[in-house]
Amino acid sequence: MKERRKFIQSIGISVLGISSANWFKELESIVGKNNKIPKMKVIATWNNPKAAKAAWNKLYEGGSALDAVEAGAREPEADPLDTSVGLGGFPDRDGDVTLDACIMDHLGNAGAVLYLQDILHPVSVARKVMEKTPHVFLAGDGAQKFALAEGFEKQNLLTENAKKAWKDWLIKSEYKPIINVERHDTIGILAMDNMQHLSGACSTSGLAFKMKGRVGDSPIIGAGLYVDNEIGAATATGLGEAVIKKVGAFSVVEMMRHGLSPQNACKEAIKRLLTLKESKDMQVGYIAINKRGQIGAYGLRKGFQYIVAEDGKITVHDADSYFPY
Ligand code: SD4
Repeated sequence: MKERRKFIQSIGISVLGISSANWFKELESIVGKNNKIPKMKVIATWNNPKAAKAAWNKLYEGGSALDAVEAGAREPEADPLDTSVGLGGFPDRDGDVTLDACIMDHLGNAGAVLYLQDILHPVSVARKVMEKTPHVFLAGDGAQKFALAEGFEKQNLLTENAKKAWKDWLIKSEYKPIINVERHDTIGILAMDNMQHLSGACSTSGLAFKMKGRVGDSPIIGAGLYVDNEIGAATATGLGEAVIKKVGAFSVVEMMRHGLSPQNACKEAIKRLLTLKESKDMQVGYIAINKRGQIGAYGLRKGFQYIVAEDGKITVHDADSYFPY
């Protein structure tokens, strides 16, 4: 026992760089239960190594899962080349970039912003909504007003590239809000920290050239993201309307509660989409992690990728899919 105590203490100091009494007590109880050091882990939608690395680094420094998912989501939000999130995101049909994001911690607290404009980091505004207001959702002008009051600055997020894509789209103005098999970058990110706490975040500019006012699944607690620290966490990417109709992320967590592995829970939740008429040509992908750190991912069609950070290594994977095309 004494030896193990020493071992745990040395891990606390050398690997995690922190050693508070509380932290040690809680870690010891987990180690005692599982007879092994809990594994910190990050899983995120699509191939976004910068996000995975930023989240992993937070965990490695001893940060919380909440800090990790926020840091991860901030990467694509600030990347002008990412056309599905934050700066550089494709605008709606009127040429306005409108952002949706949410965040959830291990206690079940949640915050979200919907239809937020001109603010670079919607995930951080969502965290402030969670931490500083009695609300879950702030939308539109109200969300922006709150962000400005919290010290966020206004910034034009419509890049030249996104403007050009929008102008090209205007020539035909074909309104087809379909997410097909090509790559998207909406970030849904889940993390487990050194206390085995789970958190998640999701951030997007939504469907390219969407109708004015449209909000997708990504900021909707239960649809785009759900965290239950006793069971696991899940997040979604793809056609938000379909994910909302099936309360996607919550369904995945509930299926894990009833004993399914993260992989099978994602698969079953994907199968539920098949009743929808739009399932013929849309894409949806789910990722999940359970309390034991097991992960899963499944897409409706081929092409959905996810990224994992664990043991200091980052790996990208092709998810299995219901349709083989
Ligand atoms: C939405 N789920 O707004 C988002 C879009 C997405 O990769 O995931 N794109 O419907």
